[in-house]
Amino acid sequence: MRILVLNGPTLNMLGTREPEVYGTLTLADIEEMVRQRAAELGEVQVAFQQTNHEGELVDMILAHRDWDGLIINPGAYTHTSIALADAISACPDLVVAEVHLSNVHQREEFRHHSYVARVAWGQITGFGWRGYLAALDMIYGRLVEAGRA
Ligand code: DHK
Repeated sequence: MRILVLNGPTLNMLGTREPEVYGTLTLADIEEMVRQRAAELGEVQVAFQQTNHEGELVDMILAHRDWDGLIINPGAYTHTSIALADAISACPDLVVAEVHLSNVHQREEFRHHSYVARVAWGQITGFGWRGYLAALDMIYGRLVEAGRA
């Protein structure tokens, strides 16, 4: 079972970026916890990518078209990118979980809408770094259920 964890713009700054909103853990810390959880689950291969560029996010999604799962925090592109939504739609076999560290619904109005949510299986928002682990568990459970483990 292969799952890509994809993080978008400015998530490389986690740890120092508005810690009261996004928490104090770095992306490397989150990656470590996800890897540990994947090892506990067994038979789960996880890969991590981060980019600040919209087109690179599209390329990375399409390059993993034949993988099983995608955990994506598209950062600000969540609220603007039809291109990301189209890329996800082009990958019908990817089980997609959208993750946000902060609770976007408690924040500015422009963060309430997600183009990605229309095409993702589900959205996890507001649980900080725990959202990534929850997303992994959700995708894993669904893939096991579908006999794709
Ligand atoms: C991360 C961002 O960079 C913001 O642009 C989103 C999301 C929220 C988060 O909470 O992880 O609006």
